[in-house]
Amino acid sequence: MKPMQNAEISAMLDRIAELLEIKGEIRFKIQAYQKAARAVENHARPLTEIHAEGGLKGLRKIPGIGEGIAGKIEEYIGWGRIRYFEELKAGLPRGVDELIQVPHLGPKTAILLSTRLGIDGVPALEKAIVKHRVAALPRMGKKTEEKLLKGISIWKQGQARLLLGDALPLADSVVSRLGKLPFVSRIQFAGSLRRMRETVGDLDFLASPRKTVDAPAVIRAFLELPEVESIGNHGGTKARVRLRAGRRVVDADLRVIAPRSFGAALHYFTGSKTHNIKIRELGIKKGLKINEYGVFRGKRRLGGAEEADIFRAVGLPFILPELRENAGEIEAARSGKLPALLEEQHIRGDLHAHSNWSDGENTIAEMAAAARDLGYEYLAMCDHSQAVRIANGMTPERIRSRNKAIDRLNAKLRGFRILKGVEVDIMKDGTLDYPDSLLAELDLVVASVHSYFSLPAGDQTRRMVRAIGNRHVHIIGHPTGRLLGQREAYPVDMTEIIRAAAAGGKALELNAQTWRLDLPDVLLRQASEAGVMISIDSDSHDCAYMATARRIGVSAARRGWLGPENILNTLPLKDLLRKLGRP
Ligand code: DGT
Ligand code: CA
Ligand code: CA
Ligand code: ZN
Repeated sequence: MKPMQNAEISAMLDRIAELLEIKGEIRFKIQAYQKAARAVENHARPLTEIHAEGGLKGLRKIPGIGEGIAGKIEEYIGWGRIRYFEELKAGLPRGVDELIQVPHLGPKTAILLSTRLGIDGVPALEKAIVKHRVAALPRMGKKTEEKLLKGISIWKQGQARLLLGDALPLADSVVSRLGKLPFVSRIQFAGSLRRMRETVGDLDFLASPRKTVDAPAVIRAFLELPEVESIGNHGGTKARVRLRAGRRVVDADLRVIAPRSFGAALHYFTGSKTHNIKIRELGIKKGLKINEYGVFRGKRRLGGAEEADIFRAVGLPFILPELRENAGEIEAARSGKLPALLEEQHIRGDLHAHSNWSDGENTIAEMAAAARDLGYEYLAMCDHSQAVRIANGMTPERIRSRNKAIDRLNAKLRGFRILKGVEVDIMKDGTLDYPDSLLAELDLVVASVHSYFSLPAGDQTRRMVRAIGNRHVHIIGHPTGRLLGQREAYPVDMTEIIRAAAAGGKALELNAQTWRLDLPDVLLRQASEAGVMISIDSDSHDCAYMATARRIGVSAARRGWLGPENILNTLPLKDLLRKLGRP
């Protein structure tokens, strides 16, 4: 496990100082962040530990860290992001925000590059350096260019994989744009994205031209996509480009495939590699050759236009892409034991969303309307409890007046129910942030860990098991605490957590925030095999996210081999309330 390092916290404080400098803030404020960054960097003990033991107070005792900055550090340790930083970033010239992430590239230079040369990101910077346009700027030269190239190569190593939630909309837009062209007959994405892995290394597109002579036109259309940042190798049937994905970039391959081979290529390039190898071996046993062009017996082509041709050739039913990880899916297919996987239309509601009663953007009424638009029957509002001050957690008085507000809204709703929920903090000792008497007034209780991430595994496990044991708790939120690309799961014995949840009839969450996807696929499978129900929760902090959350949440559940029977929020409202003990 790798808790957040002091160096990481210190770098974040430096970045805030840089942004304040760009904004022309007063010297004193900038220096406060710089001073705090040095204090953190040079501190002998990990701040995560100090925070775990002494909370905000502990952080404030560190010389050089004042109250405001201590609060921001607490936010960063707990959430992996700082709202103030995001706000500062929002109003900068195009590209500056990305450029200042490059080592050796300060804010002044970034602004100069953006305003003078129109450089809007790292790929554009690379191009400008190659053409020596950067060296031509005042006070810059060959040395600066060399230093920047070094910085770029470090930056690239940190940009390795893209979150599923960022990759999907980009790939969808490519598919829809190319799919509309008259000379494209088929277009689809393959690779880890089609398997809906939580992060992807690169994007893999396959396209068939309407006529063979159209192949170069397909390639050209790909190179001319508006998202293209830079163009790599390309020929008559293959091209590689770098695409812009929000603030990030990602490589993308396109392969132009003859229609009779499209299915074989789709299977091959969807992977995973180890799944492919197993399928090919099954083919060999039947005297078949299977590759990206099709299925062959000797020279005779048996199929390849459709993916189903491949599975049929080796005598298996169709295996959905999310299962193709060589994790037992081929054996299950052979013995007729493939699971009937969850689908988006099975989801009947959302059991964890935030409103402006804590740190959400929208009102409860707006959130409920968004949920209805998705065809949901219910939405549980689970704003934060009082311990999470940085997220405007609710005091007992506030949650009670919120409950009344929900009653008033429900009185006006037909065929839809807003559930009175909470995301209650699990305290260090495993007790909860509200007394039982208050929890008893709620329809649904999600209990989550938002502090003391670096407790020893034994203590962390006991803490969570105790929370599971509270009779008012229904769901454990984001059970492992991992933040993709930022923080590993906290040390905790998940087998024990799953056992406790199974014994107590409690659900575990599949939190569908793109940077969480927590529980991960392997644990979802383990939990469902132990009989634990999973709640696929959007954890939305605004209306828009609920739909995305459904899509990636359902995909993540499918990767965990889950069917509708494993999912708490596939239940109709009446059954759900009975299950929650709130009929
Ligand atoms: P990624 O991009 O790292 O997230 O993961 P993938 O799975 O998309 O991997 P990628 O892009 O390198 O290749 C796409 C698919 O192509 C991969 O899932 C399986 C197939 N493939 C690539 N190289 C080989 C290979 O050497 N043998 C076999 N059997 N399949 C391969
Ligand atoms: Ca890929
Ligand atoms: Ca690839
Ligand atoms: Zn939440």
